[in-house]
Amino acid sequence: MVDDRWSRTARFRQDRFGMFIHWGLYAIPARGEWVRSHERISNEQYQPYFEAFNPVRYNPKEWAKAAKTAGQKYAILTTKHHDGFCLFDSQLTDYKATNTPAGRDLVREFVEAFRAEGIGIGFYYSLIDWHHEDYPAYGDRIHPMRSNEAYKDKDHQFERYLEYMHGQVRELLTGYGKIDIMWFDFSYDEMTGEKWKAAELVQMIRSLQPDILIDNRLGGHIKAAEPEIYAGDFYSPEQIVPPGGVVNELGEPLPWEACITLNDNWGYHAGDPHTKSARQVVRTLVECVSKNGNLLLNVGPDAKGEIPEASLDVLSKVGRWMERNGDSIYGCSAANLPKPEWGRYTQRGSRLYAHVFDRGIGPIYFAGLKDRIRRARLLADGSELQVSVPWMAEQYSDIEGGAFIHLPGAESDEDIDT
Ligand code: JFZ
Repeated sequence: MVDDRWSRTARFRQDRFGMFIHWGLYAIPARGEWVRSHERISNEQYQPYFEAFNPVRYNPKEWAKAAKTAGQKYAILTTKHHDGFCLFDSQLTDYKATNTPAGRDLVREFVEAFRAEGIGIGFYYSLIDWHHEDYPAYGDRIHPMRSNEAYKDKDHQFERYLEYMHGQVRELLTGYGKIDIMWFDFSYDEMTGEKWKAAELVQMIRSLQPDILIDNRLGGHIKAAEPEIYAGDFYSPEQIVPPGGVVNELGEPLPWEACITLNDNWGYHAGDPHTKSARQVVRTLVECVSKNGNLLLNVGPDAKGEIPEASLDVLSKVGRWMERNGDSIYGCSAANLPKPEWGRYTQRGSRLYAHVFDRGIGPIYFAGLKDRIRRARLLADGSELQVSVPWMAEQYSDIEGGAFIHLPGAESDEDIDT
């Protein structure tokens, strides 16, 4: 089982960098994708957004170009978020883009545009559904993670929701060609694992799309020595990079992907000024790879269908860095070395990449690598760098066995525009 997962994720573990896209009706109120729950908005009060949804500037070819330019190798779109609204033309509901002024299957256009750029396709699908009448949180406007009486009373109809949910997953995995990732979100309390009929669901998914990857949010114990069949192919830490990477109970590395917002929200938020810088994104990507993980970086397009300018700007700057330095990211993993004082290592085969985040004016010290460095080069321009063992090294017990590499001028990631 574990071996299956390892080989299934081979491509995923090479790609390292993906685009997460949170988009739906909530782009109109523009206060994030949880707005319905946070502000206790009823179905009726939310309905005007359905009637108004008209993303006249939706052009997923532009999105795909932005992802491609940034060096992102796969993209995951919210086909349905917790509000239950479907961007695809589901036959199982009327609550879909086709019935809004948008008037068409927005998922299909996404798939076609990203596939044309050679970018892998992932579907985010919310297990939670605030709109479906058979979902326990229906109508009471209560945050579904809080216990409440209505929840208990409605539980007996949950079977119908499961049929709906399984049916929609079948639609998504039969109607759009080969799909690379199925990203479920999310389990909580007793709403986990078999409550979703997860084993049956995963069997169906694998019979439809044998090579697909599934995240770990259906429940189960991905870190167990013998994980459930639905426990997932990769771990999905959210808004953090796990400090020591992720290993299972046997100490074996698990595939993982940190999903992180570019500002402080997933869905479009008009009042969010906190867009992170290109340098922060690059450093975070490097950190993920240095710990055997991927970075799934989120964008939240607006109600017209455009990725915010500030996000596009960061993506293109990250792309400029990736163009020159992508070799230190794609196909790379953790180096079996302690974290250096000045930054991080990534590694591919016998090639070690030194990401210098922090330096003074002197050369960079490589502890323990005196006899292992054959030559050094600057990745960005290919120029050779001088390697030297310190003079009278034996006098400094703490630098024995190490070597210095001399960098020209102020070369470091400080040259990334922010
Ligand atoms: C979920 C969603 O609620 C959110 O809107 C967004 O889509 C995000 C990517 O995923 O949020 C979660 C899910 C799980 C945890 C935290 C937030 N968790 O397990 O800590």
